[in-house]
Amino acid sequence: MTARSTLLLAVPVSWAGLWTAPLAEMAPDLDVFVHGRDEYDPKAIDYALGFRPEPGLLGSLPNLKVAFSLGAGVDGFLSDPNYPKHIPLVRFVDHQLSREMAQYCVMHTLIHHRQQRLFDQFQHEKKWRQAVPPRQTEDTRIGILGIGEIGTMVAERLRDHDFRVAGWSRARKHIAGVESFAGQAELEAFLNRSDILICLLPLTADTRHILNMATFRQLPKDAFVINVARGGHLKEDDLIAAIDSGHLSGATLDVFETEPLPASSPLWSHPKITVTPHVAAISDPRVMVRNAVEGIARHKAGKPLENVVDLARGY
Ligand code: NDP
Ligand code: OXD
Repeated sequence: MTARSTLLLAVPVSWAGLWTAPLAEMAPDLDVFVHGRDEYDPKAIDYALGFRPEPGLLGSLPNLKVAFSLGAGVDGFLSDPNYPKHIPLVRFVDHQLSREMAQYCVMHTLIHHRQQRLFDQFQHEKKWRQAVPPRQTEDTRIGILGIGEIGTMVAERLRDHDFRVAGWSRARKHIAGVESFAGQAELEAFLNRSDILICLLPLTADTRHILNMATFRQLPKDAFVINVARGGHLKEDDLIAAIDSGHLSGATLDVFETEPLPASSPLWSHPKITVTPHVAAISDPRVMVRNAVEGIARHKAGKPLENVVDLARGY
């Protein structure tokens, strides 16, 4: 029989059932408490599972052994100045998540490339208009900022649609048919050749506000921006100014500095900006729970954990 252990679930209380039900099914030897809903003894908590735990929460659990993120991005943990740095943080890495992200990026790339918004407008105006300047796929250069778990799949899928794809990362990558740019020294050359720029970086001190006016000026005229990483990567006012000046042709945004995006945000109604409510990938809670339950089993068996975040790098 396995020894019982205790898990604290740090998610909005109204959503907790999405995870408590599969936890009860997959880990009957785990006592689960929902932060904000249940009374619990902080000293009794062995493991934590959450997305954006409230600052100070994890540091208040003296016997915490491992924290598991429900997301691939862990900025919601590491922005806590009191995150207990001796506790390993395991992030969510999953094929299905990468596939959903790739679908979203391919879809919005194609909507832009095939000028679908223009045809939507023609339909609205009941206009039969075929004469729009054609865009050649082989001539369209896509640049992906961040070529990690998700960026790699996005690059491969877009390459398979015959686009000219490049990625930017810290270390050089070797992906068939995808050009690699590495490090700050190669960022400008990467931006200069990116007609569609897709951001898939983790949010860290180094990448915050990387999508700013200086970056946009280094993109070719009429470039298009897709941000699916974090709102903190983008200076929203700079994006609007770069579009309104005619330098950028538009943008698709899934993530925002403030979420939910306030009704007063000009992004909602900008004619050249598509807004989606942080839904580029919606993971199955059962898969997220299985991931954490497997991690807990590895930890209890004394095996090395997988997908542990490098706390010094921030991702
Ligand atoms: P990974 O950690 O696997 O990849 C991160 C990539 O960014 C790596 O290629 C890394 O380079 C690169 N990178 C990090 N810092 C720098 C830097 N300073 N300069 C250059 N390159 C850098 O992350 P994932 O692919 O799993 O996820 C990426 C992000 O996507 C998440 O952090 C999250 O914010 C976002 N996301 C958004 C979702 C949504 O629904 N909108 C869903 C899931 C994720 P190197 O390889 O050299 O280390
Ligand atoms: C994630 C997200 O980081 O959904 O996984 O944003």
